[in-house]
Parts: sequence; C-alpha cells; structure tokens
Amino acid sequence: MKKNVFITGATSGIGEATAVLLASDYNLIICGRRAEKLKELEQKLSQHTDVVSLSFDVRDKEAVEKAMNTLPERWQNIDILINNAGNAHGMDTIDMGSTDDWDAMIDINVKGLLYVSKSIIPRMIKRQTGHIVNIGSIAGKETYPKGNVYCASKAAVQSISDGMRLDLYQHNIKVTSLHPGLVETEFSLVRFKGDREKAKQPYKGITPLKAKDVAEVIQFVIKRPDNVLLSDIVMFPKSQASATLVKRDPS
Ligand code: NDP
Ligand code: 8X3
Repeated sequence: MKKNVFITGATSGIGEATAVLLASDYNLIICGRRAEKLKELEQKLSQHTDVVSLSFDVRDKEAVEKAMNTLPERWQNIDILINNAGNAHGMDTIDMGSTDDWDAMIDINVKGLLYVSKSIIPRMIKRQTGHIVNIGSIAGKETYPKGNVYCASKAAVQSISDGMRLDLYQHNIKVTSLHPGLVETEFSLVRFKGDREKAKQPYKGITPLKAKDVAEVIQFVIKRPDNVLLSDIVMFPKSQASATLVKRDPS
C-alpha cells in the first residue's frame, strides 16, 4: 500500500519538485496558500497518484487544524510529513530590519512548522510510526551578515528537529533535518519582495542547486530501510563551501 506524504509549501520550489518526484510512489497531500497553483498541481499529479490539496496559511493555527480535520479519514494517517513551507523576508542589518519581516519569518518558518507538526504528530504516535523531514538551511548552522532573523528562524528549525528526534524516537518516529545552501527557486524573489535584479544576485556566477536536487535527497532520505535514519544533512552546490564562501565565475 502506498504511504501518505504531507508536503507543505508545494506551490513552488523545493516543495513542488518534491511532490512531482514522489508522485509515482506515494499518495500526496499538497499544501500552500496559492489555491490556484495547488489545484493545477493536483490535476497534473492526479494522473500518477491519489492527491489531495489543502490551501491554508501555516501561521494560522485554527486554519491548520481545520485543514487537517477536513481530510477524509484514510488520509489522516500521515506516514511522512515534509515541513518545507518557509521563506526569507528582507535582508537588512539588524538596525534596519522591518518588524513585519521578522514576524513573517518567525511566524511561518518556526511557529507554522510547529502548528503543522502538532496537528500530525499525535496520530503518528498513536500508530507508532512516521517520518518527519524538516527543511532547515545552512543559514541555521551559520549566521551571515544581514541574515540575522532568517538565520535565527532556521537555527530554531535545527533545534526543533533535534528536540523532535529526542522526544519521538521512542515512538518509532524518524526525524530528519535537511539544510540546503543556495537553491534557485522563488525564495530570492520573495526575500527581495519581487525585485528580479536583486533576486538574481545570490546565484550570479555559480550553478546553484535546483529544487529537484533537493527533492532527490528528500526522496533518498524517506526511501531508506526502516532501520536507517538520516538525522541531519547539509547539501551545497559544488561552488559553495559555507554560508558565506561561494566561488563565483567573474563576468
Ligand atoms: P519558494 O519560495 O519557491 O517556496 C516556498 C513555499 O513555501 C511556497 O510553496 C509557499 O507557498 C510556501 N509558503 C510560504 N509561506 C507560507 C505560509 N505562510 N503558509 C503556507 N505556505 C507558505 O522557496 P524554496 O522552495 O526555496 O523554499 C522552501 C524551503 O526551503 C523554505 O523553508 C526555505 O527556507 C528553505 N531553503 C531554501 C533555500 C534556497 O536557497 N532556496 C536554501 C535552504 C533552505 P505559498 O506562497 O503558495 O503559500
Ligand atoms: C536559504 C539559503 O544562504 O540564502 O536558506 O540563507 S541562504
């Protein structure tokens, strides 16, 4: 029987690439705020597997609960949760940062991940099985200039993942945290509020990771035999050695 996989942030980037890649082998619950994009993806993937789409904002505790409660009973047994929804909002020195941006990052990347997890973990515990994959970032391992609150939100994802693992291993639930470096998605466009020129800069002179590269690692992680847990993974494009060390071709 196919496992049920719940993916947050499936309307673009890493989440969408993961949904596409997993469609042949898993039933999918795909989530995001953009209902139209979700419906399009649902239609496309329905040709390969059973798909349900849920449109909600992970910041909204009640909406998260409501979305879970609208799932038909057979879909409520989630085998694999991929906590991927998140973004950076702004990139400023700490004195210039916008409190709205700070709220967005903490509410989405940290509290949203917690709300979604809380709505699913009790059922995993009841069934004594499950796998949670949290998408962190190299930004959570190393703070970089002007990264301040985004880095803090991803450091929280690291700590929460470690905490989940310590609390849940006794219930046969695996917890993996995956920390990519530079991946070219809509991420930078969101961070720089739609400014396409600024959004291109992080990827200038390099071949960044593609969303599919990260999706393939997620697929590998969840396909390990039951006795194998990949707990914490960092992945970079070849030209990146740390959060700040990136070899760029001149031009
Ligand atoms: P994208 O901007 O392409 O995708 C972000 C996804 O998150 C979208 O599907 C978006 O959907 C969803 N999302 C954002 N806010 C909310 C919200 N409030 N409620 C529900 N869904 C939300 O970026 P990526 O694919 O790159 O990012 C995915 C994850 O990977 C993020 O956690 C990011 O921090 C992390 N990451 C990204 C890296 C990169 O370089 N790109 C590197 C390391 C980690 P919608 O707008 O429809 O709600
Ligand atoms: C996204 C990667 O380096 O822009 O988490 O923070 S970075």
